[in-house]
Amino acid sequence: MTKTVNTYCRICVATCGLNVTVDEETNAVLDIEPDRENPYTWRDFCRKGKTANEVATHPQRITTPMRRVGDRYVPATYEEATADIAARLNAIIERDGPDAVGSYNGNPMGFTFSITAWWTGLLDAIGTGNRFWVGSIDQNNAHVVAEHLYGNELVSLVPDIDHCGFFLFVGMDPATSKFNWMENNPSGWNRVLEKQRAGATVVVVDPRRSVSAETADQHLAVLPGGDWALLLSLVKVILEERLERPADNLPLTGLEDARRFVGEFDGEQLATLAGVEREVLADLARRFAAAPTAMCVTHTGVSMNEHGTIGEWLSHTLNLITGRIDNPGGRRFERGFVDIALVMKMFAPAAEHHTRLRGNPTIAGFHSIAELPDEITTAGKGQIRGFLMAFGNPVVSGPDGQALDDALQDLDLLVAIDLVQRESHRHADWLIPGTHWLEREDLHPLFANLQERPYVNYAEKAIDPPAGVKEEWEFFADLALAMDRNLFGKPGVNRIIRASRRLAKLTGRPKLAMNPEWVQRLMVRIGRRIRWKDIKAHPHGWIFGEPEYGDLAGILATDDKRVQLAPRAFLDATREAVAAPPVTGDEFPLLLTTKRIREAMNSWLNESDGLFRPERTNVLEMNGSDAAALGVRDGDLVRVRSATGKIELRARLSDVMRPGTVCAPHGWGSRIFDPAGTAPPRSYGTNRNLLVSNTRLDRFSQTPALNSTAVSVELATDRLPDRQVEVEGRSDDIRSSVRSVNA
Ligand SMILES: Nc1nc2c(c(=O)[nH]1)N[C@H]1C(S)=C(S)[C@@H](COP(=O)(O)OP(=O)(O)OC[C@H]3O[C@@H](n4cnc5c(=O)[nH]c(N)nc54)[C@H](O)[C@@H]3O)O[C@H]1N2
Ligand SMILES: Nc1nc2c(c(=O)[nH]1)N[C@H]1C(S)=C(S)[C@@H](COP(=O)(O)OP(=O)(O)OC[C@H]3O[C@@H](n4cnc5c(=O)[nH]c(N)nc54)[C@H](O)[C@@H]3O)O[C@H]1N2
Ligand code: SF4
Ligand SMILES: [Mo]
Repeated sequence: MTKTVNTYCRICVATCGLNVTVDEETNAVLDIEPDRENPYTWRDFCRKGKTANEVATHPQRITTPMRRVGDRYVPATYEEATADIAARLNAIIERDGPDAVGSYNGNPMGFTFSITAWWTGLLDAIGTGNRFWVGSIDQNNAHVVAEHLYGNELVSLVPDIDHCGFFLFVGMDPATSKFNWMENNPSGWNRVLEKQRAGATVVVVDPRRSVSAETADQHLAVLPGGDWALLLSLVKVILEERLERPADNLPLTGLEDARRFVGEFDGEQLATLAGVEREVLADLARRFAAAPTAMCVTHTGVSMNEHGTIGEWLSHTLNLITGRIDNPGGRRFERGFVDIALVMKMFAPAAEHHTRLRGNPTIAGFHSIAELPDEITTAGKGQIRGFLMAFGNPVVSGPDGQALDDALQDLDLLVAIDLVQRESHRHADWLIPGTHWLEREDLHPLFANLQERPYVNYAEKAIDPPAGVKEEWEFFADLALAMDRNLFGKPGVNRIIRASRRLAKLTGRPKLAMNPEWVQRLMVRIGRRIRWKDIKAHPHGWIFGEPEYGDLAGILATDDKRVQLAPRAFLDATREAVAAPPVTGDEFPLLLTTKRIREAMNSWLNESDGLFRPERTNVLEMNGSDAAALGVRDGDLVRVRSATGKIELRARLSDVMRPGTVCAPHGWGSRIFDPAGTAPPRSYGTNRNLLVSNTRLDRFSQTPALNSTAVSVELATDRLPDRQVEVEGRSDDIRSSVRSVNA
């Protein structure tokens, strides 16, 4: 017997509606197709969704807790795992305090509310402030800007594509990444193209002629990391020529401050810093200001830079002074179906925590992964000795993976919770099985705020997890119980868990045991916009309203309840950025940028047989003129060096890169280990993030400059001495094993 389950894909924020065909007897996924009855999200459906089951059925999948014994792992029961981990974490806390336990949660956790909520509950139980997360690699500056401008770190503004006549896309390639980041615009790029055919203008700002740039009406090949200067030029022209027309539904503070501020800068100098001619920028500014409807959208191309926060701020400023925020065709606040103020209270950390060594505060509750290695290796009170790593692979996805790998090896206890053992988990003392999203049900109240239209879709589970595998949230609760520390840090919660579990067992009704649905139902009820039973009555997803404009003003939480256009800290940082010396020099004359690839999701999925294509994408893209000067031909092996590391890649020559810049996609360079130790690990390409410093950071968000690393490129006539071949034994020589080079 087969059944078809309506659910949605939880790999990227496009969250495509799916029909999953399942063999009920064998619990096997037979097919994954887009759910064409979904009113909203299925049109982006791609091969990653189609082949999603390859991860669930991966031969190296971890299906039972595994304990490290010497240089291999042996299976253990959950009881053994929780008892041992709890005892060791408690010993660390008793000796060194709760901050001696650190944590990292990666991108895929963001797709499950259940696990995110219980993860927070576990960290609150432990009481640690040393929480690190993936947002510090890509999105923290958006949180910093939201806090300064709107008084609320979680405010995210969604592009209103269907009503827009002028699109200014900075640092994003929606044709590849599906128009999603901290917003979801289903089929967004296709709808932009429809608008373009109907007369809308599309401008793309990108040092690379990306797929999106190729189709745009205008492409500005900005200098990597120069977006803030470009956006400041636009704001300057608009304010000096008095072309601004802020909207009346959103009160602003600081317009005249901003006008005075832009007068401090020389337009020619800004144009040089942006790498785009002054007249081109002035013309763009005037057209943007004059367009009846317009939006400026910035993504990771802007944020993953040393001045990413001021870039993000200036993009909001541009939108605000031209009345594009919370108005048709601009960027809108979607209130979703939960009370965002309440959510803030639930998930914001109880107390502000600062990192021990660099003294930085948390952002959206977390510290920057760039700071983690030193926090592990530097002795002193508060030094991290135990660590929980869930849903992440920061040795590959974060900066300076070498430093992080070294540090992780130094821990007294490393627990990794994942589907397979990847690069970041290789020093783990315990491997705890993860569940695949096909195996979980969920409702994500926070995703509702990221939707272009008021939308909800209940995530059904299609198949059961492998026998005995617990959902991660349950493991987190078990661990809090075993540590005898109250989940969520709230007295009495553990008693409720125990009592409700007893009741569930007695009655044979598992849902009576405390579980995330309790919180989900509560949030829906308090939000008072839609009802739980109506959500469940729409298995294909539900558009429950039309876009509304003007809700942002009501949730402004700044002191004067107005949007702050010109926060002093941002003004000062901009002045310093203008005066800063160039990043490149004689030793490292080229700027290395990054991009993502269609076939992978950050550092995972490129292992899927249906998607694995290193020869096409794990390359260094160079402009032919730069290559000629270096004697490099298409396909040559080149060595790329930075102040932080060196790697080898095959050169791919074309004219898509701005001269002086090179590009290597991220996500490659992770191995998958066989925890049983019988098969050698499989290696998937070269990790370009080994070149990225973990000290050159955006000062507000501590985001590394993944998109503007100064490098040199030379022909690799000899191979790196520690070059690693594709198949290798489990080596403890970290230098050779992390620095994996593509075969
Ligand atoms: N140079 C450069 N670096 C980048 C970027 C870039 O553009 N350029 N992009 C950055 C961005 S935007 C991001 S979001 C980060 C991502 O950084 P991370 O989130 O740290 O890394 P991922 O590569 O997403 O690794 C996700 C891990 O989660 C595991 N996983 C997947 N699903 C599940 C599950 O259901 N349960 C469990 N337990 N585990 C699961 C996968 O097996 C994988 O090991 O990378 C960043 N790094
Ligand atoms: N297929 C696929 N889709 C994904 C992901 C994936 O890994 N694979 N990841 C998902 C995630 S986690 C995220 S956060 C989103 C991100 O979504 P986007 O931010 O839209 O990501 P990209 O498609 O990498 O587009 C970034 C663009 O910035 C350009 N760029 C690099 N440096 C600079 C710079 O200094 N300035 C400017 N202006 N541009 C620059 C790059 O050339 C690239 O074209 O995508 C999501 N979608
Ligand atoms: S990975 Fe592909 S199928 Fe899955 S949500 Fe993203 S675009 Fe849709
Ligand atoms: Mo991301």
